[in-house]
Amino acid sequence: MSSLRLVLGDQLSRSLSALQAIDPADDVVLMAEVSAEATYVPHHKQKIALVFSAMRHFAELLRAEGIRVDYVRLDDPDNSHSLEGEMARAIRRHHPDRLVMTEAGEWRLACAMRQWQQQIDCPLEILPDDRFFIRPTQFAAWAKGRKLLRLEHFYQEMRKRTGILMDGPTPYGGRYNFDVENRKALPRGTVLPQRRRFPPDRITREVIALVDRRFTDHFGRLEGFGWPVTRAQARAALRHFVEDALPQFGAYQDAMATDAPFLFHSLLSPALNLGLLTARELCRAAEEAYLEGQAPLPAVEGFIRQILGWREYVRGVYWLKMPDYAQSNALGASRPLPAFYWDGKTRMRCLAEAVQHTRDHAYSHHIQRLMLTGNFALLAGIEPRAVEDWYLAVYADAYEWVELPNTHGMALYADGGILASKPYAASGAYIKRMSDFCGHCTYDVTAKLGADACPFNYLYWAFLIRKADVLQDNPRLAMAYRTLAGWSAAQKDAYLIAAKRFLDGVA
Ligand code: FAD
Ligand code: DLZ
Ligand code: SF4
Repeated sequence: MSSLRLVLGDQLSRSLSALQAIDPADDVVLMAEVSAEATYVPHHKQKIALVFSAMRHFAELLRAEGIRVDYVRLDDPDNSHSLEGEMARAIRRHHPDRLVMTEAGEWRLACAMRQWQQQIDCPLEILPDDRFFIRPTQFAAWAKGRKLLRLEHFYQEMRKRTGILMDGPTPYGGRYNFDVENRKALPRGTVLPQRRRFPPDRITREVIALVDRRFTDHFGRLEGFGWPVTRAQARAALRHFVEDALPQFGAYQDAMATDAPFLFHSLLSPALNLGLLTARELCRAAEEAYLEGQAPLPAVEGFIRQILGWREYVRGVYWLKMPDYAQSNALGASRPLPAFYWDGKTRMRCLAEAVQHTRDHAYSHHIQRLMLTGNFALLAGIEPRAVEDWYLAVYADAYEWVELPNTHGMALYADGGILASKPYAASGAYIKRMSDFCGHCTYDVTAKLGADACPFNYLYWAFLIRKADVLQDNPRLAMAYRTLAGWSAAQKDAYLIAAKRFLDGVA
């Protein structure tokens, strides 16, 4: 029986369920570069180049094993530019007995695939994606009957289930979470590791030229492209991270600094989300570094929590709550996305820096995403869909299953508290504490009101005043609302007016 096996751009794992029972004598693998996937949001040029280059390298790897790969390039004149169209054309070319694919990571494509089952005249088998620690059905079983889906409970359960960082029933170091030992600002003069980047080879250079030509108006620079595009490169990137950055990862996980886009972060999410690395091997590599005395437990635990905890948790929430999840707007946010998210033209130094990192690298680290661009969008009341489309477009690691819960739930609180127990709202004081940006800014971070006052200060208080009906009973915001209770109506008005004037100016 011959099978046509579809491999999507973020399914580049040799262990993929759709490839597990492949018969090289009879089967064909289909891979297709289509503009529908590159433009459903206008992806950053580096993201498109990364996906296409990694796809082309993966096709070569399969061919080297003797597997037949039918690879449709973007500039193939007969390309229909949709995955469905390419499936239909490939069926006409190969006349397979059945189609095999692994479930898509994004809801829109997973739904479309199920539709294909009705539309395409060929039996279609959709297999689960087993590259994660747990399946959506297992997450749903964990979530069943729980009033609150808190990360910490889920994470502890995952530690017990996998035995990672566990000595029998006991977590290494006697506790599950070492976060209090992390969260340090970066001391001046800290020497940062030289990050390993991968200069484009012939395939990547071809793809870069193609993307430059075909997606001219998309956001982002292609110069300096250095992402790993093969599994071998991704493995080298993992080794480099474990040796050179992991020991300091925990302490400076929340720090931000001028001209330092990467700090001690792993930069592994683009390769991981493409399938070039597995979550298991990342966790195993970090655990080994701890056991061999190469990295301290708080750093290793902090790193593993992001993958075994957060990454699995947001995926679980996504599949549990979609499609309604994306529709909620608990804070009634409705402003358009300010232009500076695209051009970086703003006097706010911190945001200009975050947008610049994003434009240059299709990357910014978690705290920049959450506490700079995310925090501003939250405080300003920007419409969730506009913010989500921006995050999905601009980061090399962005796929909706991971982007949406992080943006909609964690950054914007648009889900009303399913993901986060309170909004991650912060004034300029937080940004000053965690970065050196304020020293280079023309706004005054210590001023609360006035033309030169840091906008985050009045936006923060105006946000709490505007959203008091939804937020004032949240116990985690009790202190802020106690402060507000001591304010006069005139004082509150002054903050509301300052915020409105500022936002009307940037919109
Ligand atoms: P590190 O800081 O080195 O962390 C290690 C790994 O942990 C990452 O590679 C990633 O796989 C995982 N991880 C860390 N935090 C999270 C998290 N909150 N959710 C899921 N996985 C996590 N991550 C994406 O992979 N794709 C996205 O589209 C994405 N969008 C985001 C949008 C917003 C608004 C926010 C606040 C966060 C988003 N994240 C997203 C999570 C996180 O910011 C990135 O995973 C991280 O910055 C990737 O860089 P890194 O590999 O250097 O991560
Ligand atoms: C992100 C992306 C891009 C830019 N291009 C393609 C493509 O041309 N062909 C393809 O198969 N996949 C691509 N992808 C990845 C898909 O968008 C991804 O598989 C879905 O969003 C499901 O997660
Ligand atoms: Fe950002 Fe305010 Fe600091 Fe300027 S002063 S960098 S706007 S936090």
